[in-house]
Amino acid sequence: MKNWDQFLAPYKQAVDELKVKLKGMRRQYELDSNPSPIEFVTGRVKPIPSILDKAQQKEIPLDKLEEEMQDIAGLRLMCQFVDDIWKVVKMLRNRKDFEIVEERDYISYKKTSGYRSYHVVIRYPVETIYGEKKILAEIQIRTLAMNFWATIEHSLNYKYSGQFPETIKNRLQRAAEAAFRLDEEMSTIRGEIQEAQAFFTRKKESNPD
Ligand code: 0O2
Repeated sequence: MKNWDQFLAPYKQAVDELKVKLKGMRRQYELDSNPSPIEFVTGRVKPIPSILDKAQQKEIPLDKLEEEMQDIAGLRLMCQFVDDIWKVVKMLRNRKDFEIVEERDYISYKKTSGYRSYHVVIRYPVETIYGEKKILAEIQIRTLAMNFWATIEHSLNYKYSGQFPETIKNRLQRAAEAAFRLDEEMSTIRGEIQEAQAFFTRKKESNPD
């Protein structure tokens, strides 16, 4: 029987710390009055039932979770534009507070489901009362459109226990293509969007109420 509270504690700490750090990147852009490539940041520790399900599916023994399950700690960075994703990845590669273990590019090579995102797996050091402990965490970087699609698909996946009827599967693939086209379209008017957003930010700052 695993002591889950003890096992998950460093993962919780890592998610909390990384959320602060990654949100800090956004704040720095704001202070410089530059458009941030990061729109918002979320993070979670994988719930125990999901850890157990995934361990069973992938035949990972529970005493091998630390080395073999890379997304017990998960962070998500949402961007407005596809180009922002590459900027964010570059910034992550330059950081000194963690080491990148693996990158998975589901943007250039989307999954058959239609899923698109860029995944960066990191080894992150957590300070504990017993000394440093390095844990694996997965950072998923995606646009708002990719996130919309993935969130809906994830709930449907849960509803159908991963066994989508053919019609739903096709519709989801078509929806993924629509999300892809939306990203392309938004990129073409990026300049206009950013100008309008800068205008609203200035207006809000001069009239806070
Ligand atoms: P949750 O609830 O998000 O934690 P695999 O699970 O075999 O696909 P692996 O080796 O764990 O892949 O690594 P991968 O593919 O880099 O990361 C898996 C995670 O990516 C998933 O975690 C999802 O968050 C996301 N993901 C991957 N494929 C899809 C997809 O087709 N649709 C959606 N909506 N998300 C996807 P979990 O553990 O599945 O779930």
